[in-house]
Amino acid sequence: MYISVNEQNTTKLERILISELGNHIGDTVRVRGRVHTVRNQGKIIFIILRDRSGKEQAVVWSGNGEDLFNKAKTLTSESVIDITGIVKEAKQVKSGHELEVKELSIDSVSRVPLPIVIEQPYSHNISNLDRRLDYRWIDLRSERNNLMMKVATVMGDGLRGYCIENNFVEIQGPRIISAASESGANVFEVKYFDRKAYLAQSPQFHKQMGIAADLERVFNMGPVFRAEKSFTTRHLTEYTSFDVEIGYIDSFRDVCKFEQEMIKFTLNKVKEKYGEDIKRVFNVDINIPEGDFPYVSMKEAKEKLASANIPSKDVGDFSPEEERALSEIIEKETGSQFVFVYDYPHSRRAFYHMKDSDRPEIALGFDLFWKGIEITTGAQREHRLENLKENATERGLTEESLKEYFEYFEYGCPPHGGFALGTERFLMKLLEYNSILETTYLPNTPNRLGKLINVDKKKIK
Ligand code: AMO
Repeated sequence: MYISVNEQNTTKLERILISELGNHIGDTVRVRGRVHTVRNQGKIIFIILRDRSGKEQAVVWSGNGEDLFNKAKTLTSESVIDITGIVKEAKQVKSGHELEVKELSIDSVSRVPLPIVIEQPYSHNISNLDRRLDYRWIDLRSERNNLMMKVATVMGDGLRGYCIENNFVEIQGPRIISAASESGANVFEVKYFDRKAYLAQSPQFHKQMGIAADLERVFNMGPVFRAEKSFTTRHLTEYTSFDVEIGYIDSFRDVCKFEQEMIKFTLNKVKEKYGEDIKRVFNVDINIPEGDFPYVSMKEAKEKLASANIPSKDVGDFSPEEERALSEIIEKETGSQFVFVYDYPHSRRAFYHMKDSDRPEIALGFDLFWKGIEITTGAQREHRLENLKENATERGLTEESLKEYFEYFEYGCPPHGGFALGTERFLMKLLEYNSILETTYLPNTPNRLGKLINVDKKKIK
C-alpha cells in the first residue's frame, strides 16, 4: 500500500507523517523530516524527528549496523533526514511509541550553530526580532510561527469564503497604477517605460470600478504598498489588504454589518480548525462575538477618553494610546472587543468618502477597532460625479490626475460603499503577537527589504 517507485525505478516505501505512526505499531515505515535534537548516549543515539505533523523519538542502536550508527553520529540539529524503521511501543515516551531506525539517509546537512534561537516566544527569545527576521526561514520553523502561517491560510479562506458564499465576485485590481488613491504623500513611484507610475496603496479606485461595471459586490485580496516612514509595531510598507465594495447600499452601516458577519464567520473557521492548537501554543481563546458590534461616534469616543484622563492631541483622529484605551473602555462597557467608530471629520478622511448631507463637515465613514488597534477603514462612497469632483478640489487634487477614476462615474454608478481590512493586523490581534512584523511572511518596512537594510531613520524622505 505504501510502496512508490522513484526515478531510478527502485521501489521505496511511501512517506508517512509522524502523526500517523500510532496506527502502525509493528510496521516498517518511512518518515522524513528534520532533526529536532540528537543525543548520543554511547551505544544508542536518540533523535527527535520533526515534521509538519509533530515530533517523534527515533532510536539508533549500535547493534543495528556500524555504517548506520556512524552515519547517525554525524547528525546535526536541523538536518533533513529520511528514516526507515519499525514502530515500537514505548511506554516511557509521551507518544507511547518510538521508531527503531533501520535505514538512515541524510538529505541535507544543517550548519551548526544556528544563527538564531528558534521556538521560544519573542518576549523570552534571546535573538532579537530583526535578527530573527533576517533568518526568517529558520524563524518560521518554530511551532508558533508555523501555526501562525497555517492560521493565516484559514483566515484568508474565511474572509474569501464568506464573500463567495454571499455571491461576491473576486477581482484583482492592477498593482501598478497611474494615480494615487489614498494620499500623494505615501506612494511609491515607479518608472513605467517613459512615464511615472505608482504602486497601488489600495485597490480603492478599481474596486469602485467593479461597482460601475455592475459586478455589484466585489472583493480583492492582495498586496498594497505604502511609502510610510513608520517604524512601529503596526506598519509595513507592503501588506495584504482584504478589500470589499458593495453596491446598492443605503448607509455605511450596511457595510459595517457585512464586515461584522464576515469577521464572525472567519473567527469561527479559525476556531474550528485551529482553536485547540491556538489555545495550547499561544494561550489565546478565540471568542466569537455575539450580536452586533457596538458603534461609537468620534465625539462620544473623545468624551469617554477625556473622562478616563486620556489626553487627546488631535480632535480628528486617535493616537495609538487613545485606540488602546478606547477599546478597553468599550470592552468594559459592552463586553465587545470590536467597536465601530464613525462621524470622523470629512477633512481628515479620503476625498471619496461621502459627506453627511445634513452635516457636510462629517464623513459617512468608519474605522473598526479590535483589541486596541484600527484594523479597518470603510465608508459610503461619493458616487455623484459633481460632488466627487468638489471633494477632490477641496483637497487640492487636480482633475487631470483623477481623470480615469472620474470616468467610472460618467456612465451611471450605483450608490456603494466598502472597506479594507489589514490582514496582518487582523492576524496579529487574533494570535496576540506584539508586532505586525511577526505576522507577515517576510515583512518589508522602511528599514527592512527582505533583510535589515539599516536605513538612517532621519535621512529617508
Ligand atoms: P486605510 O489606509 O485606512 O484605508 O487602510 C485600511 C486598513 O489597512 C491596514 N493598514 C496597514 N497595515 C499595515 N501597514 C500599513 N502601513 C497599513 N496601512 C493601513 C489597516 C487599515 O485599517 N482605501 C481605504 C479603505 C476603504 O475605504 O475601503 C484604505 O486603504 O488595517
